[in-house]
Amino acid sequence: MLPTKRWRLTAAADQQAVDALLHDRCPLVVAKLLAQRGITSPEQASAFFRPGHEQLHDPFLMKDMQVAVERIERALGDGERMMVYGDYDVDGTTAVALTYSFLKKFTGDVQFYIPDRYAEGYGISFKGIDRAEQDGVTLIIALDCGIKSIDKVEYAAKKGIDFIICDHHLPGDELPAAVAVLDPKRSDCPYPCKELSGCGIGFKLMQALALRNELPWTDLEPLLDLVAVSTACDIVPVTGENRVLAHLGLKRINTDPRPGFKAMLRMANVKRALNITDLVFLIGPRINAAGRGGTRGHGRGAVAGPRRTERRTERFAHRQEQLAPARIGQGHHAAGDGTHQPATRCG
Ligand SMILES: [Mn+2]
Repeated sequence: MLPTKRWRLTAAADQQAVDALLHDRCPLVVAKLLAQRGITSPEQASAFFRPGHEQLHDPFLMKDMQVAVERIERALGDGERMMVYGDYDVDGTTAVALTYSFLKKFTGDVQFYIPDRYAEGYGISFKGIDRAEQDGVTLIIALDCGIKSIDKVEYAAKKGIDFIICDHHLPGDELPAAVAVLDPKRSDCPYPCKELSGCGIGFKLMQALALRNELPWTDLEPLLDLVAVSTACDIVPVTGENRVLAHLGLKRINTDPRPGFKAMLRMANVKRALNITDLVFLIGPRINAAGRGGTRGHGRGAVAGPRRTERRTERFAHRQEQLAPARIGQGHHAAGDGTHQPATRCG
């Protein structure tokens, strides 16, 4: 039996807000739609139609951001070896690609680790920490996972390895004893956007690092394609800061895609401009296929890397294509039957 649709009607727009918007020569229907979305002044309406990076929140509003940035700077200054550790799904993989590629600009002493979906499972693994120890790593930045890894963080501490956790999952009663725990869902975190993707948190950490070091916005802008893909695929609400990130990231993908995305789109024979749904059903499954196929290097191989690796990423994308078709087909089906429910999972 087909699932029954349940319509949830939004309350009628506030007349005062509609009048204020109409005053600014906004058409009635648009004024009503804006007011229903909580946009009640001409200034807010103007910002809504022109999303820009100046609308992003200050990353230092996030609890523990200061201490996280200081710890990374100490590692960079002292030549410590760092490991960027992420989950194997789209959100985790894009978070690793983003953080690893940005840190790589400043140090050669950084490596990444994505656990094997089948042998290690979700989240931080003892195996990953053992690997860090073998490689002389003293700081692990965990992305899209770790908020409940109390025992793993303790295990690492005994080996002299510090953790910075960047997660967007709901914390338990106790937080891990990491140097910094970045998670807007912490009850004591005042950060205004509670629904960032895991990759979005990684981006905020890199944005904070860039701000502290007075790096220009143009250094961060190329990372936004990854944030847009994670925001779309992790099914976080595309409102507020997420909407700005998604808008800027889509613009990036449609004008200057990184080699991995370019190769995937060529393989998929896509020649038009992408929208947010395309990120979910064209890009997402191709990155996920890497985690499921047990391919060493995982999706990161397809999303990171400088321009010269385009041929390599194309070969990688070709392999993914052989792994992915069935799932990509399922994705399209799910899109069509109306069961694609937002905010029901947080992978
Ligand atoms: Mn996630």
